[in-house]
Amino acid sequence: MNFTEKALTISEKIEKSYNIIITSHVSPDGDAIGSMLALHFFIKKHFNKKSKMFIHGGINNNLKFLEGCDTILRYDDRVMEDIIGADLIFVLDLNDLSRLKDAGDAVAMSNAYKIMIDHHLEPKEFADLELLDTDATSTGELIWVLIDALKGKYDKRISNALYTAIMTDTGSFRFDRTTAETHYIVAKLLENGADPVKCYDEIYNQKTVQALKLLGMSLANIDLYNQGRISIMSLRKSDFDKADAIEDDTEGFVANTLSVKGVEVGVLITEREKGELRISFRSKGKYSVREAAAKFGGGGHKFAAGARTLNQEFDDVKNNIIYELDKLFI
Ligand SMILES: [Mn+2]
Repeated sequence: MNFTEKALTISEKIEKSYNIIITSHVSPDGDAIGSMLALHFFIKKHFNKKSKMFIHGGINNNLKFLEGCDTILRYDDRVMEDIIGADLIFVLDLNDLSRLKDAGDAVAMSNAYKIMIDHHLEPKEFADLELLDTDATSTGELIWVLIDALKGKYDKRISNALYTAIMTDTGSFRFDRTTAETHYIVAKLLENGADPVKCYDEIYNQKTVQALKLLGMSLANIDLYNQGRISIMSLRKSDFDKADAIEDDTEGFVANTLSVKGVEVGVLITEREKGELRISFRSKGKYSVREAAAKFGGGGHKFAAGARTLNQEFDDVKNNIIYELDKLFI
């Protein structure tokens, strides 16, 4: 099936379904929430049908300005029954049911027709229909292409939701998969009511002073290796304590590792608790960091990947990271 055929199949499935569910991954980001809301409103506007949106856990405060956010439900026992009894389930911005936590089993068990719309690498097979494009900047971009293929209309709600999805997943249109097509889509969203000033302000100008203090410490803790081609930013538990900051405050920090002149790959190592580390890898686009992340039990994209480690010393992990990344330059 080509993209248009898939879009038509999706349209037919929506027409025929009465219990439609839209869900996305744990710790939902702007792409997850924006894509869910846009699809939800599209189904309402274009098909005059209701859909229920579910996620595991809370929604970041900076996404709550998006219209409809307050109608997204959390997983609970009642929701599990809804999932099992659904006839159509959309799974957005993920390609592995484990990203749904407990609800993944319910989705797997459900007899519903399952549609996965996503842009991550290495999908697991669970969906009846996959709308995948690993070259897409975001799931939001794919939702736009779907709506466009079905000749759907945009309103302000859908446009703001998709603008937010694409802006956040492209780091405000800076990341490597940003193309002319991305900007074309964004132009269409602006024509149809997206408010870029508001979206940016609501998402990014919401920092706490604790987060800014932590940012200061993270910048002070950048070290360069391999003749300046690798930069590593470290945040220890003691830094968090000193700034009175939390893990969420590190959002976006890792991008600074690549802003050093001459750096090709950047890493942020975050110590959440003693021996419990989170590692974020980034690449400017010449070298893949996915393999290095995999060495630490993680994964992700070629130029943005991550891992978590348990019961390992900070310095040991840091040295191992340098050892793995050095191999890129041999
Ligand atoms: Mn995404």
